[in-house]
Amino acid sequence: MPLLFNDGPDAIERQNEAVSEEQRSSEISATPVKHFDAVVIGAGFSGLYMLYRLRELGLSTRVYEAGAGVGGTWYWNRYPGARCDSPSVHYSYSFSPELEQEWEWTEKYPRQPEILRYLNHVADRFDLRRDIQLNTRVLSIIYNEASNLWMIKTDQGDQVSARYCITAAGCLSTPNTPKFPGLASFQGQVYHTGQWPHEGVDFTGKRVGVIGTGSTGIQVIPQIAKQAAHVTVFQRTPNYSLPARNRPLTPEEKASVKANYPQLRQTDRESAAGFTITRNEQSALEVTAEERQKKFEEVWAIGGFQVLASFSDIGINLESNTYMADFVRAKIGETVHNPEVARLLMPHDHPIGTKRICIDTGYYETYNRENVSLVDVRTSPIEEITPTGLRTKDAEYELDALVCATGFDAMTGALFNMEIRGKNGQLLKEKWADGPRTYLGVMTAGFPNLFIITGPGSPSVLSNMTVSIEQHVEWIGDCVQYMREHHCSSIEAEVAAEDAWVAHVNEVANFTLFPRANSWYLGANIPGKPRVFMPYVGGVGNYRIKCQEVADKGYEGFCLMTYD
Ligand code: N01
Repeated sequence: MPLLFNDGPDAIERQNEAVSEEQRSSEISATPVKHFDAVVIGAGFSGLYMLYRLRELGLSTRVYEAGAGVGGTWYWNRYPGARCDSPSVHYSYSFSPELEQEWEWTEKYPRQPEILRYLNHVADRFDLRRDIQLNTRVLSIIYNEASNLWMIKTDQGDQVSARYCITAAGCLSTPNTPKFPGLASFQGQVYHTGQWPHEGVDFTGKRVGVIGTGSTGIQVIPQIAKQAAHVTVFQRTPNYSLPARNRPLTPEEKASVKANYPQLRQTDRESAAGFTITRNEQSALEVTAEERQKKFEEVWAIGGFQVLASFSDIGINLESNTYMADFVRAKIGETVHNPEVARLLMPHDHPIGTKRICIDTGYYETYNRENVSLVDVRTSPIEEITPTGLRTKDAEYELDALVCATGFDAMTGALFNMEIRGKNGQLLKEKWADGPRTYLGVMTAGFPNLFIITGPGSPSVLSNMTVSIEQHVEWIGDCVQYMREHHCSSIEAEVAAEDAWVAHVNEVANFTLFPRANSWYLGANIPGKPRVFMPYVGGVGNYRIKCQEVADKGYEGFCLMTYD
């Protein structure tokens, strides 16, 4: 069967054409093979912008998306209360000044439907849909050394080749449902928050069990409690949660943001976390107890991530951190009327901020409702799900529905779900068996021309994702452009550069209190996953400078192959 090429006669394609038709056909089977300059996996924030950028460069691109619509995280996570806890005006694209001016965010923290509308608007406005194939899950991405092409197969029977493969598959996109004994026997409905039914769920009159009290649990529990007859929360580890203090944006605020977008975005890019937080540069130890309390009250009144910026050393000094943790525990005690329930909700096993901090609306208050009860499954573990409910070591609970807010196989889950093979047939999952290894979080040695957006080793989930996504997409786009201008057919991370980067990522993480918590940042939520701190703690601004320096030095630490 003839190969189909839809590429322009650019430098890269001249090199492609040097690969014989027979060579490629023999690699993939007798099915017609379509070739693209680039294949992108995922059509969320990352995939949509990557497509836009590659099109700007004139590359033929195909995006594969497992969902029936675009939106990624915001397509799947439709549970009641789903909301972003980064402010809307920061959690949005900055690449198009026109888009920034057109779009009206309604609230400080955007709800899931609003973000999904925004992403659909982006897909339409930039005419992206014609290169996106929905309802299609990529099964394998296999590098062919002879042709220097990636061979991609999907569950819809597509078999395509591409010079560049870019994973935009999400850091928190592989739901984790623990293997509770008896789960299949449950006669009621079971939901995972990350795969919520599109038609919604009516819990009216139902006895609902919720397992999990992470960011998702604390968002969904207050909403379900408003509807259900009774909600039983099964909590293994209490989390620190801070008040969101969400509210509609005023017309004046919207106008001011629109007038100042360029400065606002620049500050985000140069910041530590990807959005503007005013950090107090004082240590919590250099002020009096009264001054500390006053400061904590001040930031508590503002709410959101600002609370963690009350002092400069909350994330690195255990004594300062404990002051903040004590303050939040006291707030829980003041809010929750039942002292025993309040005690159970107070975290003690990790420093504040070392597990992903939660941002809530009325979470602790929800435990003052008559129809909500809390079960500590740390002291009385879940033993099994029965046909009529859930049984712990000490008691049985009758339930009509069970909601698993049990999180995700973070950062590597979506990659390992695909068969990704690089040089010498090496499986990515095997290369990363002891933990992910990347250079700058964007490439891994032995996998040429495979880019990972917001991969392990980049600020990613420790930052405002949209800022980190744009930085990666732009860096990748610039890299592809550089390769064309310099007649390069492949780029690959060097092992020495990768080793040095992994060591640096660990060193920076160990300087903080992060490794003290059993968090998903460390893979601790997935049985058997190696305990390695995955995101880069060094800060968005510093990381951007480092990436730019690498590019300015002709992609230092990468091996580039030319074909002239
Ligand atoms: O998942 P999680 P999530 N038995 O892993 C519990 C982002 N996000 O979906 O801590 C009993 O944090 C588990 O208990 P433990 C954000 O980055 C953002 O809530 O392992 N319980 C924990 O309580 C966030 O961090 C927004 O002891 C079990 C919970 O399930 C990330 O997504 C909103 C259990 C899982 O918490 C993931 O959050 C929502 C078991 N066998 C999410 N297994 C925004 O607003 C797990 N648990 C942007």
